[in-house]
Amino acid sequence: MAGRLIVISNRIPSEAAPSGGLVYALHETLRKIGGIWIGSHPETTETPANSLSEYGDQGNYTRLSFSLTLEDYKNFYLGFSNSVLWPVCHRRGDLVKLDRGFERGYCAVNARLARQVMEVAEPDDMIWVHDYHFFPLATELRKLGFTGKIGFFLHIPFPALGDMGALPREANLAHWLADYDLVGLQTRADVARCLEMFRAETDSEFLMDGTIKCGSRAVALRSFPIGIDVETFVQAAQGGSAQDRLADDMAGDIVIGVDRLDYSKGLPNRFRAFGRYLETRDERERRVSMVQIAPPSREEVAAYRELRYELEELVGRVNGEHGEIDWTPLRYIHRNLDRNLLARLYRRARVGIVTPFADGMNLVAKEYVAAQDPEDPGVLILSHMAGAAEELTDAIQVNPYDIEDMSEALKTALALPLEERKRRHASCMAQVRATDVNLWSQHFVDALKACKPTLVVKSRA
Ligand code: ADQ
Repeated sequence: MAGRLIVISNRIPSEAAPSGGLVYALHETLRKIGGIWIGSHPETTETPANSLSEYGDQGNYTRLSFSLTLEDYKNFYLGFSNSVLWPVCHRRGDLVKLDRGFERGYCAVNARLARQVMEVAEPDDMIWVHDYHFFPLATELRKLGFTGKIGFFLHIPFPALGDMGALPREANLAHWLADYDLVGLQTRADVARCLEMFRAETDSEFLMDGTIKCGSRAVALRSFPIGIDVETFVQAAQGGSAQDRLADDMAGDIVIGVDRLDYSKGLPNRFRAFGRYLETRDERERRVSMVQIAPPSREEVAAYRELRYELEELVGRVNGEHGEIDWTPLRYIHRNLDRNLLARLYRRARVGIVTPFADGMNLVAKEYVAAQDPEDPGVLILSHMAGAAEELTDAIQVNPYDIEDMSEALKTALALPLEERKRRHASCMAQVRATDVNLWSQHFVDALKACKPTLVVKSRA
């Protein structure tokens, strides 16, 4: 009998039927084919538990959690994952905080998790590891003798070779990734950067089918652009309770931005560009308001707190300079919103604005497209540095460092004639459908199944 699928991700849902693109898709995949989902317990413990424990609803598949101590949380999660790997992958070497304790904590949590996974894994199980928190997990599992297939998917950008120079020497991504059978990245550009790393850091052979032969191992490397659960989102944008429909009652044209409050998302420049747009707009035109939803994220990390202060100051400045007694041009909401309301807001907004400096994919861009009325759609302004820009070529693409460019794009988007809006929307929507998250997880699992067992492959040399 074929083995089970074991999914490992840092976050794991506790509810019976989770909502939200990624967790929903993984939940659906496991619900259909069975298996195990392992993630970290949201509460820290005094001492690390030796084994995994049952977590959340146990429906058609098993959910297990591993525990983190407060020290682990500081070193593994806030430290190495979010103060070293996250900035390196998002081209912000200047924000990297190096601390030997971070590396030690990161490696120790991965080693401990591997031991715990070995207690539940059978030799013919397939393991699917998610994201930068667990780069070394395959290496640790191989050390313990796991010979089954292990796949890895990186949700964030693969770093450029030059930026990897900011990593401590022990963090060798090439060696860690060589222990997987399949490495999935978001875009073709990510795959190119990853290949460049393998070329520079290892003595590998590159085959035409996208496989890298690294010593005795073969690693398949491919892009799997992630998407959203399209139908659910389309329905949410059309339906909604009376309260959700509040979004329809806002006056004037709306430009919407929705992002975790993260320095990679380019929020200060977006606010500056909106300020610039207000400065140059014709006052006889309809009023335009920007609504920015930016829930808090990783506030224990200093760079995130500083960004929050910067944004609060910018909001005050833009509204102080351009607001009227009866008009607040920039509305900033620093908390999570219900997803149905969010979908209605996207549909109500004439423009969706997504301007990260770096982003693995950016699901907000796809959600905005899916939420539109195809007969009268809004326009997406998208940073050419988001992963989604590789597919959504009919969005209005901008340089997120260029305030003038973004301000001009706002003007263009707001004035775009209906036929042109429909054409651009139809093209983007076709791409959004082609990368539906349910297909995405299916493609990854099929590709992992199709990997040949590689531990016996020898390099030709
Ligand atoms: P994120 O950096 O979190 O994801 P993104 O892809 O935009 O970025 O996903 C954010 C999700 O959170 C969206 O589904 C959005 O609707 C939701 N969200 C944001 N603000 C919200 C709010 N206030 N209320 C409710 N929901 C909100 C990482 C990578 C991305 C990659 C994804 C998936 O950084 O590049 O696209 O993983 O792989």
